[in-house]
Amino acid sequence: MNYRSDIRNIAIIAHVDHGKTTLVDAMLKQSKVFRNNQVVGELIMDQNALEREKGITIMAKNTAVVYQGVKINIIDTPGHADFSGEVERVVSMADGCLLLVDSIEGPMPQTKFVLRLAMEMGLKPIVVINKLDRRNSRIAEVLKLTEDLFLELAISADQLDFPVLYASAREGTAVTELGMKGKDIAPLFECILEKIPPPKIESGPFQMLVSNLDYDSHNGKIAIGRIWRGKVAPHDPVVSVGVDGSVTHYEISEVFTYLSLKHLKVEEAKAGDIVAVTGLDKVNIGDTIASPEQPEALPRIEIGEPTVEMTFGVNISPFAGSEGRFCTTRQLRARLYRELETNLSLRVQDTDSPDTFLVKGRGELHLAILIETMRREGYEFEVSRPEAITKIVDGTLVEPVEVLTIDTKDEYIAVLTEMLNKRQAQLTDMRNDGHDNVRLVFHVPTKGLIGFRNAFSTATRGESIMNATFLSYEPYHGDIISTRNGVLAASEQGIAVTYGLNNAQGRGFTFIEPGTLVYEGMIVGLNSRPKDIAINVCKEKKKTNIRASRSDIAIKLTPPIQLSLEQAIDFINNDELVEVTPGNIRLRKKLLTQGQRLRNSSSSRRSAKKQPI
Ligand SMILES: Nc1nc2c(ncn2[C@@H]2O[C@H](COP(=O)(O)OP(=O)(O)OP(=O)(O)O)[C@@H](O)[C@H]2O)c(=O)[nH]1
Ligand SMILES: [Mg+2]
Repeated sequence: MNYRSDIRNIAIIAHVDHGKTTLVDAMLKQSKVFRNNQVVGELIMDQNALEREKGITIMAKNTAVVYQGVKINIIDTPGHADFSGEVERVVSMADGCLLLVDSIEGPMPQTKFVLRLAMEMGLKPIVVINKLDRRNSRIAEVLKLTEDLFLELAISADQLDFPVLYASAREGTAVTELGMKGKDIAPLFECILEKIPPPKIESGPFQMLVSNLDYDSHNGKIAIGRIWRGKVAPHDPVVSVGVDGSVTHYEISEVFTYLSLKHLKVEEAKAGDIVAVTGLDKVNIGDTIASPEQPEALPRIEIGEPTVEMTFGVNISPFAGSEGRFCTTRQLRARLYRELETNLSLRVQDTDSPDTFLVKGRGELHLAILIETMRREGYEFEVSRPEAITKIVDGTLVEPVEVLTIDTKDEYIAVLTEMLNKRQAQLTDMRNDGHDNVRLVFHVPTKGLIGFRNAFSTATRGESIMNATFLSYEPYHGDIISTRNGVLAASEQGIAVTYGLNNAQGRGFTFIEPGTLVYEGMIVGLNSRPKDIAINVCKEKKKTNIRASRSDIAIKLTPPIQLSLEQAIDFINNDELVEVTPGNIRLRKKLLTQGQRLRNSSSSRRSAKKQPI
């Protein structure tokens, strides 16, 4: 067996926000890939508009730097549990990983998830305790917890022998011993060169596994992956082996490798390198591209199952078609199925209703990002409340359960515990740092987390952080009764005015500004009582001859609560929808008129009575 000593392939893995992309910044900056006066900013790899807005990585991406003549291919991965599919998709390209752990937060549920994956893949780990510059860092404790995690997850003894570095990704420094003064990131590069094994090269004709796809208008589809065997050059004849073993013949157009943020066109690439090739217009992620001489498929990438589902339907609200560029069933269906090519943990299914599709993902955020992306592309549609995906295993109904970690203050323990009890959560751990900060760990069914995020941030006044990661499927714990109050639904179409909204504010909170166009059945606020009520927010004050008192002229409205897309999805009940268009996010009752809703609730009461007990 030969090795490519001129290459190292590493994945950077961690819990969300532990500093992966910032560490990539530091590596890129140190390897002098930018001009001296070039302004490069932060989180350079998070180039997608939604990534920049949300400050999180959504898609795994490749880059590379050269250190002392060795090319280090770097794969930056997302840390949010909803994007775990991205990590699963790309780690097979690497031989080693940098496991980042925040020096205050320590290992979190997603740290465990990604480390388990890396151990199963046989990656050689380097632990990087990050954010050394933060006050209150508790490095010794965090290291001990990380070691415990390795003891729990290591598959072979040599996986327990991992180097540890201490870094401040933000300052661009890393050291091998605590107490040393950090100068730059070179100790990390040295450690990678020394400890991460160079890629092994199997002898034989060309073979690569497609781990990612990209598109550009000039090159069309771009297949990205690691070459396991042989070499590849432009114009080489190749075959792709699909999921069913079917073989398609192609000619490679161009071959690229990575260097910093660029694709570098090359005349040839060899086993061990991570490359992008063009010319294969029907290839999919998971397919093998190989020489026609020996078209053997590599094992396909295994991706975890989705846990949450919701429907995407054509917009049938009274305002349908007025704001979007793509509004038809055909356009919606084509767009959703196209997403499956790159979004591997997503599933799309047709339903009995031709204009509604069932979309399954790894969490609410996974689905919300798809919705937001589509709306920015000009799509208009309606989505339902997310539901946890249940299934039957050996004759038993099972449901997904998650580990929920909450970092909060002592004063919120009681209220959070009470809220979560109603959602069938079980407290499994509680740690206090002696300074009013507490970490609570719960096991909670996924269905109990839907609609929880809004309630959580209100209850803790935005001062707490929650994180949830899939744990396992467990026997169904029973139904949860919704505790949300009723809504204020507009009773007429028109323009909302201050007077009407002021009346609505007498009943609860409102979601819209005066001047907003509303339709009958559109949700304009939250009632302070359990029942829905219809209210005319377009109602003007009656004109009389008597002069209004000054207080009547200047009604002061409380500013509306404006729900973001994620909050809107989290808010709605089963008989409600979120209408998404490029210009607006509206909430609506499924049944728009009050008459329809009343008839429906009395008929469902009648049929409930008929059910045998
Ligand atoms: N103080 C301090 N902050 C850091 C350090 N490294 C990263 N951060 C900050 O932590 C936040 C998250 O950093 P990212 O690099 O986006 O984290 P990430 O792991 O890539 O996050 P995801 O990709 O979303 O999982 C940002 O605000 C960074 O500025 C560090 O060494 N010290
Ligand atoms: Mg990131």
